[in-house]
Amino acid sequence: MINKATINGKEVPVSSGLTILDAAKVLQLEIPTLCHADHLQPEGGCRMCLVQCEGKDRPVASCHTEIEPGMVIRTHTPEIESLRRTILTLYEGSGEMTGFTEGSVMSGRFRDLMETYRLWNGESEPGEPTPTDESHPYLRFQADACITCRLCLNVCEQVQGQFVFGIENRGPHSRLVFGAGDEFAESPCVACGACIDVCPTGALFDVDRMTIVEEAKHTETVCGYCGVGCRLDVVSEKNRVRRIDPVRDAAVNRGHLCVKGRYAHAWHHSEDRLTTPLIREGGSLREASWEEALQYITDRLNQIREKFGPDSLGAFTSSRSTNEACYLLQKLFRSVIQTNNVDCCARVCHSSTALALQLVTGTGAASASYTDFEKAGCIVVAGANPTEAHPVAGARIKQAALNGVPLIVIDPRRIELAEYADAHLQLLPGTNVALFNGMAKVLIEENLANLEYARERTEGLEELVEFLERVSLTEVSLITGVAEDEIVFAARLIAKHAPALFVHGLGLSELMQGTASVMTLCNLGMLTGSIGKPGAGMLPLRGQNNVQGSADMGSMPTHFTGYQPVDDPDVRALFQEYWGELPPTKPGLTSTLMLQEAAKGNQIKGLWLMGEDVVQSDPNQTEVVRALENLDLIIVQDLFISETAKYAHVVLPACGFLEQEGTFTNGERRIQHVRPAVEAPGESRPDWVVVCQVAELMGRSWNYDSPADVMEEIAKVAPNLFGGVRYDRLAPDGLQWPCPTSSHPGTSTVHEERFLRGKGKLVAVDYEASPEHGVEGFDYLLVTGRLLEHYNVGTMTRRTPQQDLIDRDELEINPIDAANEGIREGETVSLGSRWGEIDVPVRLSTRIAPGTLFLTFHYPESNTNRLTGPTLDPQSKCPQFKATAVRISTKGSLIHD
Ligand SMILES: Nc1nc2c(c(=O)[nH]1)N[C@H]1C(S)=C(S)[C@@H](COP(=O)(O)OP(=O)(O)OC[C@H]3O[C@@H](n4cnc5c(=O)[nH]c(N)nc54)[C@H](O)[C@@H]3O)O[C@H]1N2
Ligand SMILES: Nc1nc2c(c(=O)[nH]1)N[C@H]1C(S)=C(S)[C@@H](COP(=O)(O)OP(=O)(O)OC[C@H]3O[C@@H](n4cnc5c(=O)[nH]c(N)nc54)[C@H](O)[C@@H]3O)O[C@H]1N2
Ligand SMILES: [Mo]
Repeated sequence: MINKATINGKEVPVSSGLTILDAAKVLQLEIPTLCHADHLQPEGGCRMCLVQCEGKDRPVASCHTEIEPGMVIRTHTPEIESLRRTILTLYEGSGEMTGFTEGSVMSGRFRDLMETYRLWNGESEPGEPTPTDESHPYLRFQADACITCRLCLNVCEQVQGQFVFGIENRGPHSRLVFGAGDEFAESPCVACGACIDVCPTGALFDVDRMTIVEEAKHTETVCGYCGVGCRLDVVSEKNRVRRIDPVRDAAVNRGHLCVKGRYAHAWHHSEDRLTTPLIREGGSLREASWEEALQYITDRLNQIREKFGPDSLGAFTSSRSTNEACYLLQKLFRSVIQTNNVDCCARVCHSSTALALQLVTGTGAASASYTDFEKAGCIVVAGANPTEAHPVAGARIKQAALNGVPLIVIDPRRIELAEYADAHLQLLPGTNVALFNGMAKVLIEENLANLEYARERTEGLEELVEFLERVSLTEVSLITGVAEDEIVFAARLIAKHAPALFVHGLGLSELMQGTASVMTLCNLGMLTGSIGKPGAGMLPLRGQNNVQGSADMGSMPTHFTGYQPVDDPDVRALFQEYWGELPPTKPGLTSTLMLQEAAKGNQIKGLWLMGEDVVQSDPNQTEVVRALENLDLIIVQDLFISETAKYAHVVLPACGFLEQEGTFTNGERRIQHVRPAVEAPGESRPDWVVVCQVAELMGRSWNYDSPADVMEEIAKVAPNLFGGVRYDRLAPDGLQWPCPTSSHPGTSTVHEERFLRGKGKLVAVDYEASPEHGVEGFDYLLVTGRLLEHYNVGTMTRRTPQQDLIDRDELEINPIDAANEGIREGETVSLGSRWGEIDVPVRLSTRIAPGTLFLTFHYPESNTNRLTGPTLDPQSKCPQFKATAVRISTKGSLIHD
């Protein structure tokens, strides 16, 4: 009896921290609640969950009373039930609530309880409901259904960390308000939709919940936007997505979503979706049958191969598409066409990150997982803007900071997380290496480094220490623009709270010193003994839904599937067994070099571009266009006529993530099952199927029946990473590689005992200014990147109501610079680099320091990448998107002045 209590006469085991409400759930007893949600801290305000506890004078709130051994509890006594009825009646008459009037949206738990307690007969009464707030593209609020239970407030604070809501007045006059304003649209709301999920009365709802779905089909799948990989429950009807809910117990998103994952789905039925293959004829694209298009592709590939050799062809696999599609396209090019010219958008994204991690740890992927956000003793966010680019992860980092975990932000912009940080090192773009070396120097000089770890688990310590002796903090401060004492403060803070979690992004990767940036950040990781420990390590926030996967699959000119070098004899023997035919040992060209070659009219004559819009997304657009114009064959697989498709010889209608089966691998190496919720329009075909059909026409019988079949082969050719990965093992939350055997549970922390390469590698690399630094006549450094509402080239998000939230790219400029240049908010200016020129509207913002500018690349009209230049990281060949020398002209076109 000692460790047990009884509820309604039934025994229940008692454990510490368990509330009476939790214990009742164990017994499958339902205690009514209004202000409670399992994933939030108990509010204890609604009093509906009161229960009687023997020996206590008054009823207790079950949601926050811990159950104790020996307690005798009753949940539905007549007194309690009568109390509940009174409470419900009071709510119905409180605040702005007008009860069940005609037009009231009252729904959900409150309405059910009113019915259960016979307080409502199901008929509405005459009366005028208050007008609904329709200011926001997605969210709605009807005040007369609100009982001010505070659930929206709590979820907004405790999950999203956004603090949108407030409650004005007390008692019966209380009402919900939206931050400073009275409307959703004026509030700081980021439309994550979490409040909609918890509202017990339907006072808060969204446009996707306004139509009743009669024949709801539920499909569990994975979001196809960013690399967080949130699990979705897609509700569809008549081949239309009606609503997307988060999967409540998903390991990755734990019931949360962001605005794009939840609401940006209308692209799938956009009127301008591609529906048939198109072939270029006489300067324009005409409709064609699949048969004709596939034959055309096969013939042209064969002809070019014969005339110019296999290395005149190349393929970019799509990091938006599935692992299976990526695997098959690189296999087609390697084994059938016989070239290693295969790459993916990881090249223009996290290629530096992957290479650096490969070099210093032995694998080009995160060492940590998202669960480490909650375990971390200290978080460093360097060159990443997670609350916009990885919002579900960003919200978790924000929660950690709100809960007191030390946070350091290293970014030229004052990103949202900087507001919550203990230190914001606002460095000049492109100067990470200097800063990280400076911080490493402080760790060594002040004896703050974990030398035991460094000596035991890493190599290169002596050389690094020697090199750091020559680094001068004064010089570092001059180069980076960060004050010496801030550098010292940050290094001490990390050391004090180590091991630390290093979250990093494109602000490290997309630079001439991209690989060096990540390697020198890893120095900090190793000097503080952080890599290979729970709650710590390296956690690059990978970009696209499947950019991790497309690289894993071998979309790299140097490596086969599973990061196995193309020239390793053992690796080749293994692939020979499964493929039968192998490419030469010579590595291929990266995507950036393939385009540069094509622009020069050299080597490359034909490209297969699976879902990558190089015209809008690759650097130095003028050169990219020249490259495409030089090519004899461009095959584009896409959902829309992208900017690149406009130059294609053949365009194939593809299926998007809501429409095809396969797997995506998220940024924590988690391989998850993607399932079609709706059918793609017209004759669109899944990417993997098309590749197989071309292979067939080229005389190979691949005979895969399904993506699961393809995964079986992937497991065999890369056994160390994927040997144990099979579709029937992927439910519910996938598997994190390495997963070498069929009984292996997957790996959440890598390098725990030892680094995959044996010892971790400390590197001594000096800072080097890029060709974009200190260019005469170009006084500003332009940073390019993204914002919450749109996704990369915007083909999808621009075709959704996201467009009502943001409808153009704007140049962020500091008000001091704007005043000096005589620029007003909203004005259009001419922005010129040495590579090109664009016109762009201006937004004044103190988020960016004087001397730096920020611009997104989500709209084709802006042509942002006309400005970015040819500078690549010499090791990874990643472009320098993050620092371009520019000048501003308010007097019209720069090119003509
Ligand atoms: N909403 C939205 N989400 C996305 C995407 C999107 O387009 N929209 N795209 C997805 C993709 S493909 C990717 S790769 C990820 C990218 O995700 P992030 O890496 O977070 O994205 P960015 O905004 O490009 O760059 C991050 C930060 O780097 C900073 N930065 C620039 N230069 C430097 C520097 O020299 N040093 C340091 N330390 N920081 C610097 C920028 O100011 C910026 O705040 O997001 C993914 N998620
Ligand atoms: N200036 C500047 N430029 C940048 C960056 C930057 O920070 N600054 N960031 C770079 C980065 S990190 C990246 S990742 C790239 C992204 O650049 P892209 O890869 O070109 O952009 P996305 O919008 O992700 O999608 C590419 C295309 O895939 C299509 N698509 C979507 N789903 C599917 C599918 O399932 N199958 C097929 N076949 N097609 C599909 C879309 O319609 C779109 O046309 O941009 C890079 N460009
Ligand atoms: Mo990316």
